[in-house]
Amino acid sequence: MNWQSDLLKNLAWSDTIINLEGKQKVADAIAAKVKDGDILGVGSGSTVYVALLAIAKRIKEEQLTIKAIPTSIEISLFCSKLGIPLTTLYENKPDWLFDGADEVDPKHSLIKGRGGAMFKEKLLISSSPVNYIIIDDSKQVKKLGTNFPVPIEVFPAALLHVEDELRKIGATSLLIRPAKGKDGPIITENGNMVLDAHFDDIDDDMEIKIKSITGVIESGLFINYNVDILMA
Ligand code: ABF
Repeated sequence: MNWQSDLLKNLAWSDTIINLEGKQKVADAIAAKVKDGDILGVGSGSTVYVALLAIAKRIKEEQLTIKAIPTSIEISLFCSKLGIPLTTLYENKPDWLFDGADEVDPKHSLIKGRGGAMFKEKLLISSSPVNYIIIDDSKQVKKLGTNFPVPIEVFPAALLHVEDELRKIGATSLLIRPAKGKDGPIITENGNMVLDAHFDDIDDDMEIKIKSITGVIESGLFINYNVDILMA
């Protein structure tokens, strides 16, 4: 492509942008849903970037007036670079959103948060009446936790307490997520750490059990949310 694909390659998510052409079709399907005046919630992940390119093209060609509510600084920068105006959750509610996921089970419950942005992703999905989750078939699992741990954003001073409590509710292994390319833990945009937790069994109450631990900001478990799954 052009400068846009160069931009994609330079993003932190670039290592996940495989099968760019395959993702183009579903990205175009997302872009086709955009109506003039829409407030869009914008998640993270590789297909989201491809969809933003397609949306930016429609905005330019059809002079659409839309605004985006991003789930991360990285997405904000990408929208700005593409000329997509931004807004915030305290000014506007999204009309609909699109986002990716790491695992989807048969009931459409999700594990998300490989980028560590699950707090804002959940805030946005909870505020939006229509939510499109874009995946490819590698993300479909019979049971959540098959291929990915559950990411949990933790207030740093609460780390030991949260680890103890997670073990009590069935965590079999807990890993403090390391920062990419440097020593130390990854720090989220909210100034917190991320624990990647494995469980043998993730029941329907697990999201609530994790969230009720003092010091947990949010988890990447999305059990029984109102989502439409779109396959790339
Ligand atoms: C985000 O997109 C994250 O919650 C999730 O981890 C990621 C999936 O990205 P991709 O579509 O590139 O696999 O929403």
